Amino acid sequence: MNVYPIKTEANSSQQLGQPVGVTLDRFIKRKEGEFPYASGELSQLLRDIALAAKIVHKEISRSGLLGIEGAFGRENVQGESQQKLDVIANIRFTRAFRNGGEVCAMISEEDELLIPMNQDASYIVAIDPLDGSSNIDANVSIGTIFSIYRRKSRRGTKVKNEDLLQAGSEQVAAGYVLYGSSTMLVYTTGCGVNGFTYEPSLGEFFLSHPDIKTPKDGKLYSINEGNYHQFDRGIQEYIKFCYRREMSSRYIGSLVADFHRNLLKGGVYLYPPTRTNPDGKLRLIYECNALAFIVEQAGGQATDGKRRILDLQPNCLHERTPLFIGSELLVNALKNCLITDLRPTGS
Ligand code: P6P
Repeated sequence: MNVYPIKTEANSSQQLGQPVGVTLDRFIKRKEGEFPYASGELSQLLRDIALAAKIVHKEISRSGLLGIEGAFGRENVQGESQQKLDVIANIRFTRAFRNGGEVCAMISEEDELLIPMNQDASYIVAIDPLDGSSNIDANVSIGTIFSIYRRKSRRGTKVKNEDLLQAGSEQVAAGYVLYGSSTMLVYTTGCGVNGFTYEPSLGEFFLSHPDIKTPKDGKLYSINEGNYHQFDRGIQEYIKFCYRREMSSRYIGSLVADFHRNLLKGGVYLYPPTRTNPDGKLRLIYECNALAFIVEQAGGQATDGKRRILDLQPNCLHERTPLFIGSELLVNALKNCLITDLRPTGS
């Protein structure tokens, strides 16, 4: 038996908190064997995303000093006023994918049409370069959301609809970057969810949240209650259910921030159909599918109220869908409210 306790890495790290995790680069390399197509192309694409995220981080964190806040003066395909940082982030990710060479086509919230890239490449990327950007001027957390699909058509040929309009269940990877009190990259390749925190002084993302699992239940619900009178009765009943459970309303109008908080703490995010957005406001291909993949990998659920988000077959690039996403028991309770609402009165 040691007379003197020996200082080990374990006890020193316990004293100093978490040891510095592996870098994203090393993690990707280690996990490469888990990819069904471990040819290094998907690894390189993930690195390209991380590179663009580092650049966007730098510009967002100084946006007030660079005069790049506020509106760009143009509307995007959604009819929403583009912010300057929307345009800048779109340029950064577009350049990263074009220069990286792993993407045959890019679908972006900021571009009505498809952006063709390297015809010999295997991957399609669908991206919301900067979601929640109307919050930038108020210094509220915002995010990038991305989905990665493998093309169905033969490499070297023009990209086809079958490559672009794939159900979310076909994703090979998905994730988001949260530009918040710290910048985090959270992603999955179908083998669990891992979170990386950016250390600007080193220019590296470090593993900080390994194997994220979302609580089965939770006390948080996120919905714009200002639209209460536009909601179907089932949604109104669900909100009353949240009141009865004395849940806490947490909604900051930035999907990635609301989603990430609920993922870690347990909760549910709802964007139901409204008069303004009868099909829901959020976009299926480059917002909902990515978060649905992540939440399911973390043990949660994502539905449009009737169907699993990942089963939805898109019919166009900018298709919208209602989104109800989060802890398993909270989403189940919502589905029960919606089923009750759909039953003919008097049943
Ligand atoms: P509303 C931001 O515009 C966004 O797409 C999501 O990030 C956010 O959750 C939602 O819309 C907010 O929409 O209608 O409540 O302002």
